[in-house]
Amino acid sequence: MAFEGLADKLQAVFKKLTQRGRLSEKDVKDALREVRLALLEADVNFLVVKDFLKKVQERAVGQEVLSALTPGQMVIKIVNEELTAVMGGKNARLELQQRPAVIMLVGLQGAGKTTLAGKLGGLLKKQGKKPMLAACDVYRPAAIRQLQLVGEKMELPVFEQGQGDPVQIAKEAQRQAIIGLNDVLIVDTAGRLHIDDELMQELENIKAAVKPDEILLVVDAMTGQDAVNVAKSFDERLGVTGVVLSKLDGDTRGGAAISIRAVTGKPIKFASVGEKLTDIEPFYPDRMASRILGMGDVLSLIEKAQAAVDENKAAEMEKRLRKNQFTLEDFLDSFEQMKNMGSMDEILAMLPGGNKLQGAQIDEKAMGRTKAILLSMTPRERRNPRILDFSRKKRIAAGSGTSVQQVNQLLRQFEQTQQLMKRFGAMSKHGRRGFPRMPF
Ligand SMILES: Nc1nc2c(ncn2[C@@H]2O[C@H](COP(=O)(O)OP(=O)(O)OP(=O)(O)O)[C@@H](O)[C@H]2O)c(=O)[nH]1
Ligand SMILES: [Mg+2]
Repeated sequence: MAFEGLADKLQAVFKKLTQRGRLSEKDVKDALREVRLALLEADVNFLVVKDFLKKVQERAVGQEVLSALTPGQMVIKIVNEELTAVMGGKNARLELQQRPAVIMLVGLQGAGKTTLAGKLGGLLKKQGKKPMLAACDVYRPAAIRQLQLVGEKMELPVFEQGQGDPVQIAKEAQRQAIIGLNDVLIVDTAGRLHIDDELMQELENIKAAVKPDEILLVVDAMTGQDAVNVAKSFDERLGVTGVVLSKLDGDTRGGAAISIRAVTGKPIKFASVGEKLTDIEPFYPDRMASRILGMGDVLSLIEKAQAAVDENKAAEMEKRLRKNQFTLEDFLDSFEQMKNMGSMDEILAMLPGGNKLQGAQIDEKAMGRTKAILLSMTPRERRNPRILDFSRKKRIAAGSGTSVQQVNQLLRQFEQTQQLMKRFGAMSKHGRRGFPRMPF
């Protein structure tokens, strides 16, 4: 499996981090140093590593702290997000405009172009397209034969004209695709062991002749750092529109996958993950990051972070309450927070609908009715109940299965509560802390 070494190392670093409750700045620094080493060992481009760690560090020492996460978990969350961002953030799809749309496959010898022609053709066919393959690698008869075999396996037409001029073949294939009503033309091209001017010139000529919608650079993920240099050269000459990482099923260290997007600015569109012609997947940076960092951890992190946001909200609410800026909107929020009764019961005890609160006991039916009324209001109405005229109240009553009287009752209680709060707010300014229970 790709990334195994990197994944193991990163997960070990983070395990250490999360085992501690508190982290000093030094702990974080040490951990990030280990992350740096792990990335470099995985053959990630050093400039990418540098930039990556800078971003993580900035965020880690910044104010982005969620109270339900330990500092260690927070660091993992940030690393996960930044790793996703480095690899491009979102999945990048093919952009096919022309009819037939032309996809030109380029890359070094043995990168996986011919195989990809079949894989991509199969994938597009499954999506309802009618692809055709064009054999523009004319230097070895075996190369043409290989594409034909791939086409046979995937039941795709293959256009070839033997060992002719690849530029002419590409052009003719385009014409044939129009006649054959093929809406996608996938052009297989020759590779070289190293980038040379002759190869580049030929690819430039094919590009000029067929004006591809996509020029996909196929890079062998196993070649690590070299793959990034290759990508740079190809991009400089041809302006590639996307990258396909092939052989991600192999024992690759992962450096190419992580660096290539950052270095070239070109999105990774697919991952080729095996020798079978169905072994192709759209590339999802977030899933890849989660795979590297350990999926389970990441998922639970997000849940926990969410819980922390709710807690912060509760604290904010209490502050507003003290300042008498509490609105029906906050009131509705407080219902959503019922799970956090521990911190909320003081507040709820003072609110309409919560008036039958005894200890932690709540009148569920009254609460349900109150909530239904609140939900039937628009956010604007909740922020500013003064705009509630008779017709609005009628609408709210109908929406919540209550009566206008019940809506009025809720509003009256809410006003009374605000009045009382104002007084207690004033009192708490004079040194009283906490809220006494409301007697209604
Ligand atoms: N394990 C694995 N092998 C792959 C993958 N993609 C291609 N290969 C193998 O890599 C070898 C080279 O693949 P080709 O598709 O012929 O590569 P190419 O870029 O067309 O090579 P040239 O035409 O010589 O430039 C073949 O043996 C493929 O089976 C992949 O995703 N995983
Ligand atoms: Mg080939």
